Amino acid sequence: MSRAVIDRVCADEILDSRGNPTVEVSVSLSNGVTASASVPSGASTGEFEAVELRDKNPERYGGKGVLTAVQHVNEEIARALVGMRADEQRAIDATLIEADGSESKKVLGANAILGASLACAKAGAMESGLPLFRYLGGANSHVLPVPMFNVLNGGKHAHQGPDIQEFKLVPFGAPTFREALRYGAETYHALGAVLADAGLSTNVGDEGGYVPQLPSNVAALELILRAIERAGYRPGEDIAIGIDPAASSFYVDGRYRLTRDQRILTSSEMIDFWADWVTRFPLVSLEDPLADNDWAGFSALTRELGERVQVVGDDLFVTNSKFLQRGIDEHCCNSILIKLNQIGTVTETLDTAQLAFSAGYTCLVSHRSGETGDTSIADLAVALGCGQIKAGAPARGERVAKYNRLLAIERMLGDDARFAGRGAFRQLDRR
Ligand code: 2PG
Ligand code: MG
Repeated sequence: MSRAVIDRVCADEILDSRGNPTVEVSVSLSNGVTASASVPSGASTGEFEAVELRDKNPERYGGKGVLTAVQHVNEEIARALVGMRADEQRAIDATLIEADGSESKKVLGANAILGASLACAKAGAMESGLPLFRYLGGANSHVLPVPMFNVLNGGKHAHQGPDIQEFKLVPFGAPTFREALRYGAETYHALGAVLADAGLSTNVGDEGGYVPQLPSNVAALELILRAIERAGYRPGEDIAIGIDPAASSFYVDGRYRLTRDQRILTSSEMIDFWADWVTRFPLVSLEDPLADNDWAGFSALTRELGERVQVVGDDLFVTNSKFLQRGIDEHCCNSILIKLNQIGTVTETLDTAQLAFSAGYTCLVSHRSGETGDTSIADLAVALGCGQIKAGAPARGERVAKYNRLLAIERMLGDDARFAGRGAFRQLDRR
């Protein structure tokens, strides 16, 4: 039987969860199958991320419109893809990369390219009659990731919050994903109660976590530990903690400036700061603890802490195999954050994850702070079998959609489903 081919590719400008425009792409096949994908957007972005094309027309959405990217999908990208088979993902992505022609995808825009790449993957899955995680991951995909719930927001995601961007609950002691979701949601509500009791704000930031005004960064950890206990869980046993300081956002003129703590630190003092936290708190994952140009610092930090904690490169690696290869060569980090829109195609994302696994790095699949209802990252996490995902707090529709998709996948897998649990964090074995 001959396979259907791509018949139509078209895009629209829609809004993301922050009320900013983003790209949605629909792909229709000759047999009538239609799939669409929408593209997320970051706030604390790595310097070398693929370029998100914005119109820069101050008359529309403060310059953030994406009509040019939409036009690129409707014209150049549609022309390049129509007639190809949707299940030839590598060929599709190679075609997109070639049509753009630049290293950073600045010509057509990584938002235009990823929308098309992902919509083709979804159309290919639908045509094959497979859920996206099976289509991307193969017959043996069955591992549900440990969800990391960002319950306290700071940095660029929350004005007046801590300097540290994300404080995450990691319910790795749960027996199943469904139970991990319950542990997380109950503790999120317990944290709300802890904050209210202390007379602190329960307003939330971009990723649904609370944004209390605290006297120090460490105060956030203490509140979270209290919330875990209040919800009836054991810190470090049932629920551990992950943080993403997104340190580039407070690195100015070669120094780490922690406003909340009124401290200005050198790279090695910053490493001492994290070493102290790793010793005192049940921290299992430390993402972007240093700025994205502090490679020597990352190497020193990984040497010192890499046996005790997962050190994740996000802004440092930008899901790009070239930067990851440098990290492997220079022994920076032992884990990588995986974000489709940092690199811009499904194939390159899968290739980067593959390189990470082959070097013994773990992978943490991630949302962006600006999201849509698209749930592809839930499928991607199961497809990779990497055992970890972060998609924000267990609150706000665009965050919860990903967790609910994982519930659906768990249901679909039935007895075959396995929850990654503690095993997702290899570094812990050596503690
Ligand atoms: C991060 C992400 C997602 P942003 O730093 O890991 O939480 O933030 O999307 O703003 O880059
Ligand atoms: Mg990050």
